[in-house]
Amino acid sequence: MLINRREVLARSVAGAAALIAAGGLGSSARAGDEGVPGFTLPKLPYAYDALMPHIDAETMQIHHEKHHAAYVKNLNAALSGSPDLLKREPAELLKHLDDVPAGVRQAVINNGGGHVNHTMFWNMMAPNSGGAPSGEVAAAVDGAFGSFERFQAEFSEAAMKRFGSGWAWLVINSGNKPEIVSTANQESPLQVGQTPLLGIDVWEHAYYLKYQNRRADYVKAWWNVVNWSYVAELYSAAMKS
Ligand code: MN3
Repeated sequence: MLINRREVLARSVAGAAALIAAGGLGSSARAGDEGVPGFTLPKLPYAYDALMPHIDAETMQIHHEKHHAAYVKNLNAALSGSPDLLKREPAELLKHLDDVPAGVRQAVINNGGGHVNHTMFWNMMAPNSGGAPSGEVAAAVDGAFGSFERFQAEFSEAAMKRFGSGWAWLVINSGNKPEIVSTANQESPLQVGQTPLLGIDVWEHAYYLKYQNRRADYVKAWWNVVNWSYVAELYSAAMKS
């Protein structure tokens, strides 16, 4: 079922991004408000078909309703014996994995990572976006990589070179500098003290229906939906902390 368009208009992309940026990554995705402990699947900040023609509606719907929903469900199951951990911000779980019981730590990396990564990913994309960053993000990218074009080439290369399933990221590293990294499966840069600014999901489920084995075509098209205003919010928050 596609999201009602009026509902989408009511929740502007900027509003959703601000909500998440204000409360930390994935704050809108923490539950408990209904009295049921556990994490919940956040709504997409736009309709499933909003990123067409670059990302098709069926991919978006399955990715959100099936894949992301499964990470949430499995994260809740993994932490069912740790009610205090179910109340944390999902990103905080990944930053403090030592607090997670060893027996469920890998499940939290897989499913907590999946939950946090996808919550960010939906906001890192938007309709009528793409192009190049401006302001402080543009300056940071130019400073670290020489130019936006070189950044884009290096980031795309990281996305292409990730063998199997995983992500490519632009992060602020522990030295407070922009860096391109890649993670396997649902591992998050947050686990190693990096702050994600931009990430691309290169699991086949993110592109196979439309692009089949042509990951390069997906990566190229994806630049057209990058939500630089959200990246700017994450950058500004990272610089303040
Ligand atoms: Mn995915």
